[in-house]
Amino acid sequence: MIDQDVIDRSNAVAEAALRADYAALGEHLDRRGIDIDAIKDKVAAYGVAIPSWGVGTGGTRFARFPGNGEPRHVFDKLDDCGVIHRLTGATPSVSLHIPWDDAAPAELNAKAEETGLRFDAMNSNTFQDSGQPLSYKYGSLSHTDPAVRQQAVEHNLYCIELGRKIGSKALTVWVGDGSNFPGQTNMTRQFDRYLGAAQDIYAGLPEDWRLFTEHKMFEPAFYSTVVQDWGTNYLIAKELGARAFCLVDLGHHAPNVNIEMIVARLIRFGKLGGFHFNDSKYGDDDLDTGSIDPYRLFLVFNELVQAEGAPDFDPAHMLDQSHNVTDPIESLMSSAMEVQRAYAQALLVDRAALEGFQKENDALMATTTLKRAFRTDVEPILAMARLEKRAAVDPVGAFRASGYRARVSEERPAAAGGGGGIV
Ligand code: LRH
Ligand code: MN
Ligand code: MN
Repeated sequence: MIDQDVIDRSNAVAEAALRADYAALGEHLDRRGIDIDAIKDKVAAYGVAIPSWGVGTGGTRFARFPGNGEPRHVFDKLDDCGVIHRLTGATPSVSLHIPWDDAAPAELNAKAEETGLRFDAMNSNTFQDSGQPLSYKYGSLSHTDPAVRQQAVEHNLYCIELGRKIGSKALTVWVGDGSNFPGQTNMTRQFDRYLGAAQDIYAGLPEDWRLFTEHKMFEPAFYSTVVQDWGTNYLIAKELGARAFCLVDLGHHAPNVNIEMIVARLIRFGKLGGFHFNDSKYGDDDLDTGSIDPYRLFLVFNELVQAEGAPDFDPAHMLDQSHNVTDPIESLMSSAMEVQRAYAQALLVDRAALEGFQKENDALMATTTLKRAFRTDVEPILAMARLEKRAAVDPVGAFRASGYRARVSEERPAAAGGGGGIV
């Protein structure tokens, strides 16, 4: 896979400068009353799950331009995810998508062991046809035909079954159900049908599992969508019960929506299940996390850090991206580090000062308090956390030096490439 020697060699080149930068930042943070090692330890313990479908080149509705050495199946995907974790030390788990990643549990477990990974939430797929008897063209969990709904429910129960055998503890359900024309569907009845089917899935959820429902404003339905926003999603989680939560994919909102405020609301009512991190300029672009609006990512983490330690507060952190012009391994490594960066910056917020400024209605100083944390270059903290784990100080540099992509290209024929991730 990746030789530890390659990592050690590239770290040796970077180590002296890193130690100097870390010491300088440590002094600076000390003057702000912050212990750099405590922040580094928290960052080192942080992990974000890789979406199995992210390691293949995504593509758009128009074309897909496969890269070299695309993973052919879930085992290749797990190899690539193992590389990402080895180099960043920040991605200990993988979120599988079924049926894209369907395989024998024993083989999945063996591969996970070999690559040093765990399995995060399972994702069901009833938004496309993949050989099942009844079509999802007109919907799945909310379909007018009870037989289609039943088929979709059973698929979700199958995902749970498989997930149980590989140590997963959550199911994420996103459906593309909706309508393309006004009048095509009765929106009230359609939602009722969805709720009924979702209840059937919930009834099959093991005691120690959580169900995450994921909303998205539009696409593939372009007039109306059944689970279109966080309000509907909250109603679903509330109707289903205590183990049902809302998943927030950062790209699934209307433009300019205040996502951090949605996060705050879901936290307040105990229904924040987790995240699909990515970035977005127009819609569900699935761009690399932090590539467009890193401040927004920071503001989301500001809410999360504020809620840290609250009883039962344990949102799942996953990436959900699609890569068209970059090497997916490089993009996913960079994104995992962006998420870590936002976390580290949010940990630097002077919360006592912030609260004081909020009480006094000192808007300028309150916002400056956030900006001060956001402006701090925490790179030495992230890099030191990696160095101490013997991951790479410079993951992209070490990846390129390793020759991994060229090596797997020899074994993985170009034509066979495909990683899912079309939406
Ligand atoms: C839908 C979505 C959802 C799917 C994934 C492939 O747009 O975000 O999470 O499972 O993309
Ligand atoms: Mn998603
Ligand atoms: Mn999406």
